[in-house]
Amino acid sequence: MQKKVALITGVTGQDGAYLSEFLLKKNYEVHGVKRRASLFNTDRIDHLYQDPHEENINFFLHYGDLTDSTNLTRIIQEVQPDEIYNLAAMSHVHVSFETPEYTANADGLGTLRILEAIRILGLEKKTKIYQASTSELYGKVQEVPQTETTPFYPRSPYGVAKIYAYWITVNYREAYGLFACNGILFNHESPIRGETFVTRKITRATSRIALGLQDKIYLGNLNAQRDWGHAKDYIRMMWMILQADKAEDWVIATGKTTSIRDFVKMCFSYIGVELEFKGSDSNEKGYIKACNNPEFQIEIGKEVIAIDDKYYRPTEVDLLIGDATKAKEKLGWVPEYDLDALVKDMMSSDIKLMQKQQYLKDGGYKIKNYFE
Ligand code: NDP
Ligand code: GDR
Repeated sequence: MQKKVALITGVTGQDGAYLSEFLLKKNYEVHGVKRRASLFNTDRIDHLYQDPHEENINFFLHYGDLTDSTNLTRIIQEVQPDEIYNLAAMSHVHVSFETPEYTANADGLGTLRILEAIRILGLEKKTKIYQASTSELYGKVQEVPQTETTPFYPRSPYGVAKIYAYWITVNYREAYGLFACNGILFNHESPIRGETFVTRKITRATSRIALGLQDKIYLGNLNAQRDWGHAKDYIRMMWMILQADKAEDWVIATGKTTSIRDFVKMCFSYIGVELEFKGSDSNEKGYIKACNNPEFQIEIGKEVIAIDDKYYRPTEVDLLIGDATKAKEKLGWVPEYDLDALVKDMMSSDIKLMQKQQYLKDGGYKIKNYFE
């Protein structure tokens, strides 16, 4: 049987890496679009690399960028994909306030460029498209839990760019009959989550504090609430969305929400440490209340969490909680990880990573600090 061919933009990101692995296991030929960078940016997919000089290669990388339609059209023409997963994006909500025009170009118009390429190349009947839409579309709370019919009210340049991508995907489906779908995915995390998203920032810093490599974590709004799932569960749904009989839009979420403060507590609890928070808003601080793990020498009463206003956003999304009933009923969505299992996976991985740094430090080598 002929192998299916998938093209993944954003292949070097968290979801791109897991999805590549997943599709290769399903015997797809996988093509990824990666950006040219001055340093190697393929850490997350290095284990999938295949020497192009060998035979029977099924994982290919192409240089490209969502802001370059000539490049995207040529890659799609060469690859002739059965499925495109458009995962590439400037995906950091806070950074989008600093780079709003670029974010609109990559995240909004980038999606249009892919859809137009399909049309220009006459691939409307062959190529299915998954668009990485987001719970950030909901923004300011209109209704909870959020479903496929909840009105959108984005609260960042990122959310606004993604709303264009959402609607242009719907429009090309309706106007030209493309099999184009939005996955409205709520936050999903993993041990390979980008280091500046709040969960990974916390799991890395907690591990460093436990090992004496760092004193404190500076965070922003601790009251925000997110519906966090595991990226491995969510990339499986991207694939299922494109295997459905009909092109539609789908919410993928766990249905549970947790504050940033409680996520911090869960991470410290994983290493046997109990935290106590005092104060509020910019003056809130977190202290060590008890340490029940003899492996880690953490002083009782030590201040380990503080607020830095620079991590607050000009406009915030206060509460996300998704209702994935449609995906559960029609696609059989059953996540394998709950939040406890996610915290365990991220913390155990980051403790190992930071232990390596500790060996380097003990050996007299300078180690990098990560404060973002
Ligand atoms: P990451 O930030 O980990 O990965 C983003 C990817 O996009 C990277 O490969 C990055 O390349 C690439 N990229 C960024 N800008 C461009 C560009 N102009 N041209 C080509 N490639 C580009 O994101 P995730 O894997 O977490 O998310 C995947 C997608 O899903 C994104 O679109 C995100 O907005 C969306 N999403 C994510 C959710 C989540 O919780 N993770 C939830 C809902 C939606 P490089 O490695 O070079 O930086
Ligand atoms: P989010 O993820 O904005 O939901 O977007 P992020 O982890 O950046 O923020 C979650 C919440 O935590 C609060 N917060 C902090 N955030 C960061 N990054 N750093 C901090 O120090 C900090 N302190 C508090 C934030 O204010 C926010 O409320 C992610 C991205 O993956 C998007 O691409 C995706 O579309 C959405 O999830 C769904």
